[in-house]
Amino acid sequence: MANRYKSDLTWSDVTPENVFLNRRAFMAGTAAFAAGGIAATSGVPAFAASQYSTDEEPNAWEEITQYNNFYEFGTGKSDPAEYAHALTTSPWSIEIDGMVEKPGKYSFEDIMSQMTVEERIYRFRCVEAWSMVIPWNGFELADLLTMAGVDTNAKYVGFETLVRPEEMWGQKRAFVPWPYREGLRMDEAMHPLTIMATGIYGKDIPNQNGAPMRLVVPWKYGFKSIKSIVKITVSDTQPETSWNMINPREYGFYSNVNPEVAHPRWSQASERKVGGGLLAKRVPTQMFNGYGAEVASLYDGMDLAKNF
Ligand SMILES: Nc1nc2c(c(=O)[nH]1)N[C@H]1C(S)=C(S)[C@@H](COP(=O)(O)O)O[C@H]1N2
Ligand SMILES: [Mo]
Repeated sequence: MANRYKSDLTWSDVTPENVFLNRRAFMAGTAAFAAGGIAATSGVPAFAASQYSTDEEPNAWEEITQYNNFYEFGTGKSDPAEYAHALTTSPWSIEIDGMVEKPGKYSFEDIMSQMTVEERIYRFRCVEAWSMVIPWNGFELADLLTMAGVDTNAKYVGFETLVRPEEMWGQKRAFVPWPYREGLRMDEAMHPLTIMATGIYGKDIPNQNGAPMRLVVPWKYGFKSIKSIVKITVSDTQPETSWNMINPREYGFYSNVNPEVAHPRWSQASERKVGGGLLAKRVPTQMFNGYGAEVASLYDGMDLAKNF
């Protein structure tokens, strides 16, 4: 995450998408006026820059929304883009239960009226060794948990995706024990880098990316970032997580990006940047996906090869 506070603006900072504004625009004094003009004419909301955003070039909208993993809609990379339109995302609610002061079903609108959405341009690393840079819009998970009032003795947060086979045809197959489940330790869940994403490039998050609300944990392998969440359970025991249930030898609960711990079937030392072209060189994978300065201390004293 070198240079992430760089604030020079050039026209190349406006992506080919033409509507997206690089966060640098907002730090660039007079240039902010021109930037605001573009936002106004395109109708895309402008978000203040976040200290947590990378200044790496984001992937194109087409890459982010047409190369996906969302097994509820099939296992092919283009299946989610092809089939996820069948998903009804309104009305939507999230049940928050377990060790919270205010358990209950919260509607999407109710949650959004209480949350502050900002832009977070994050690196994203799939366990399959491909990566992207994605300009999410979302709010900190900590704010949602605080809204529900977390019991001080709680240690973990579990998440579940919607089960609706009529709309999610992949759920008619038993390959994953539905619902898709994920979980975080409480300090990971409360970390300011951990967000609930509701948009990409200032637009509502597309169904194939996990509409209307999905988790994003940028220092962990992509499968931890569970999509289309309908349930959050706060507890004092480690929740079951889908890939760990399917194959505990290959997928641990933590799944922090770690170039030194190979997947049993492939190396994690390097990665392919999606959109880089077929001839592009692989790039080295960074410990904690480049977020070590922010999160390494969460794992002080832990053996990360054992707690993979
Ligand atoms: N419910 C659900 N969430 C999911 C998945 C899934 O199959 N089902 N796939 C995961 C994996 S493996 C990755 S890499 C990311 C992909 O997110 P993206 O398609 O937005 O890039 O979503 C994660 N979240
Ligand atoms: Mo993944």
